[in-house]
Amino acid sequence: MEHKFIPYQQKELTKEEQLTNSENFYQLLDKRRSIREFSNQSVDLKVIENLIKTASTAPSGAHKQPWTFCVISNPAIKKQIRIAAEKEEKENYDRRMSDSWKEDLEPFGTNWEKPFIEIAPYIIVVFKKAYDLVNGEKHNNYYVNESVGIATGMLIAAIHNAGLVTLTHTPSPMNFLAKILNRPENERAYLLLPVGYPKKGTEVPDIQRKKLTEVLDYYE
Ligand code: IYR
Repeated sequence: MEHKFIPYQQKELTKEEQLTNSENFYQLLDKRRSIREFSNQSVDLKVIENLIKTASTAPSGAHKQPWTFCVISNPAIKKQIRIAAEKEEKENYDRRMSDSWKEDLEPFGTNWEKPFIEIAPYIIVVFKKAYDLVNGEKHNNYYVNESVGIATGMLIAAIHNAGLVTLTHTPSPMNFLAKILNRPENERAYLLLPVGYPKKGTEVPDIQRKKLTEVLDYYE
């Protein structure tokens, strides 16, 4: 079998452009914060589609692109998801999470209540495809968690770049999402992200990012 290759084209930047672009992109993403209180202000669906197109440019194992992004704006479905998520989260906070875990979460003021699921104009539920189903036949996917994690990271960056906010919400266990959204048997819920605008006057925890020296080791 012959495999076709085409020339790779990317504009080469000057050293100065490289420095300013990398600095500007860092400054942009450094402003991103996880937001837990949303406004119900609407967002153009075209923007959401652009965000998902961006996420779907992510590299993936053997280019299998093992993801589906479910975009939910239907109030009845959002309500169903909120009720199911809160049921699991109540159990987590009341019984399943260790004391040290809850202590670690204290600075963020989280609890089992997830009103943002109904308030935000869009909920994106990211599904990973454990395998592909082609005419009922199972086909392998590779490095599914890595691939979907990278795509989700790019989605989060794209959301911020569009002037919107999100939260990486991890209801657990989250098999209820595949049921409510009627997903095929090869898909597993990966992450839930409300997308929209922050509630006016919302506050974020006063926390710092690790310094470069704490996250970088040189080998020269
Ligand atoms: N999934 C729960 C708990 C939670 C866990 C971590 I790790 C966080 O950084 C935040 C919350 C919830 O979403 O509330």
